[in-house]
Amino acid sequence: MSNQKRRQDVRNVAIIAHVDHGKTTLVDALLKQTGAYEFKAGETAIMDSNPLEKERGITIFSKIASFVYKGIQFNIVDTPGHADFGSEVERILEMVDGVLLLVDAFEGPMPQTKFVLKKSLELHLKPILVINKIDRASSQPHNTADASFDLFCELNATDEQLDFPIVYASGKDGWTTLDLEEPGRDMKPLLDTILRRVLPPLADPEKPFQMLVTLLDYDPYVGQISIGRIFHGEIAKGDPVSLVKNDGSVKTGRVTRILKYQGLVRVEVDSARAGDIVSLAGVDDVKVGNTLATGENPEALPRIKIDEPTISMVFSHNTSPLAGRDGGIFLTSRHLRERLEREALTNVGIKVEPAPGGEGFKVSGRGELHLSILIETMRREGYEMEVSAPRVILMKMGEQTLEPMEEVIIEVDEGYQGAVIAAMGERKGVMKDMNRTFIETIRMSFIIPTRWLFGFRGDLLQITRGTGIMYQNFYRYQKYLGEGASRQVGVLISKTAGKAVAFALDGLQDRGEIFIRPGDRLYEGMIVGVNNKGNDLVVNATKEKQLSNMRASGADEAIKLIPPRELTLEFALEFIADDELFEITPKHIRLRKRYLSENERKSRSRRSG
Ligand SMILES: Nc1nc2c(ncn2[C@@H]2O[C@H](COP(=O)(O)OP(=O)(O)OP(=O)(O)O)[C@@H](O)[C@H]2O)c(=O)[nH]1
Ligand SMILES: [Mg+2]
Repeated sequence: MSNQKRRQDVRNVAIIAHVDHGKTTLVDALLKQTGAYEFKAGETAIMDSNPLEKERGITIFSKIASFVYKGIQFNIVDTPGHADFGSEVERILEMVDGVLLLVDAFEGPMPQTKFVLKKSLELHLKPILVINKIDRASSQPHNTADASFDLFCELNATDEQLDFPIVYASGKDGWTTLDLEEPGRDMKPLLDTILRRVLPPLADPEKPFQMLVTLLDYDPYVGQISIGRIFHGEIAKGDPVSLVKNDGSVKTGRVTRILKYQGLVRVEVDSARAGDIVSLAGVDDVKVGNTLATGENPEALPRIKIDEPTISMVFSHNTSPLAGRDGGIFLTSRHLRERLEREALTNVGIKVEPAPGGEGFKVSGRGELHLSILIETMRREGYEMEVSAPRVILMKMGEQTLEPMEEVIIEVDEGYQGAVIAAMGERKGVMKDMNRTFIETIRMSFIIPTRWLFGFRGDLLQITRGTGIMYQNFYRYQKYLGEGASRQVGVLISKTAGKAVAFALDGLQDRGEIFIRPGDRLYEGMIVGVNNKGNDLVVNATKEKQLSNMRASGADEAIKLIPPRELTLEFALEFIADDELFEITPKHIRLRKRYLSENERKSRSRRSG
């Protein structure tokens, strides 16, 4: 490293952790105390700016903010903790020189802690351990520190990496301390630790400009925006630049705009140089992992890995008899295609292809959450569509078929483990280990085919009376284990179009859970509820009571209906079978049979069976 130059005025750091361990809240504290952002009263998780992030209280997209401390610019990347976005976190790590590994002092290290730590160690980063939420009365900072140390060892950290500093924090209350005996006052102990531990970026101004594209953005006025870290050289507005694609081909363009982060906003600058994290406009057709470079022989930086999708669903335009009645604006197949193609430009893990043998598009992604966020986003933009049940993406290796496997961690209160182990066994889950956590819960891990895990979350909640928690993470592809589980229950299918009637629902609710309310519009082939008996049943949910007897007329008001299940996207995805679809409009989610008429369903099943 002797003749390589480092610039001292910048630090690039990512915050990584398991979901909910407090990354975004910690960024709030940093932005507040360095004055980079002025918080309004009650404003929290300021980086979770997307409406879906706000609603769900989780980070979905990595985001960059910057602040100045002791005259040094800190670029800080907040990353999502959910496993579906793990491969994005992995790419982010290429952009930074240091990481803050947050661990919740109440929960201890969790599956995603291990995943992100493993990736950091592989990239030779030297993490800073931040034991967070120590304001909580029952937090266990010492146990958490020990368990984290064990995790570093298990992941073969080098001696240098094992020598990590520990900062104790309450991101929520905005203080950190290096010593548990000493009360923390502010974020300075953490900031000073970053300055000590995280190397300033390498910046050799003699080399030609090279930037690795790590994130993409799109702006209708300037086109594609490439976000990444400049590894070498300098760039100025108006400079010619080459895009080096993964196949080695080169396309040229000109930089029309350079933006740097300042607090939460991006501001235009005239030039930028090695060590900066910037957004560049002016070159289109960019993919994540491409290099932007200048000079006679523009060269690609080492390629970054992009994980292949593991599950897919078919999105088609809404063909239900109620299509277009809920205020949807984009209803056609062409609308869908354009929107999906645009998504694939920025959303790295998403792949869009025409669906085999039919209408619609096969959309592939890294997990159910990854795809459901896309569906929900499109719905809010005014798209209507129908979506098929998720399927795993199989791979061929020679003669052998491989399928994706998942590592699942399930944590339950003592007493439920037997039922969980039995349920996982039925689904071909193999237990890897089981232990008692320091908060006296039982934590088990299993390897299980992704296919068999669809729908399990609901079962787990039932088994554990709503208390069990589960985390899953793609494990690897391995030998296909034969046909998957099919749903245990059947469905109640509407025989006719019309409005649902309380009297009819009263007659149906003994059969299983109902999905609709009196007054809801129905169509033939729509699924109105569950039939616990296991077979599908065509029913009439629009049938009125015969009012032959005057005295019975008051009885309708006495009908006591069990409140129906509110259909959510998550439930729909997990519930529907292969011959079913769900329809999603700006206002409703409806489940339906793929073939709406009973005759067609019968003749199709005869032909295929
Ligand atoms: N008691 C306590 N709660 C905290 C602290 N930091 C965060 N929380 C709470 O923990 C929850 C999750 O916080 P976030 O900052 O959104 O966590 P995150 O790691 O960004 O979550 P993802 O981005 O979804 O992975 C919120 O309810 C916070 O209020 C802390 O220091 N103390
Ligand atoms: Mg977050």
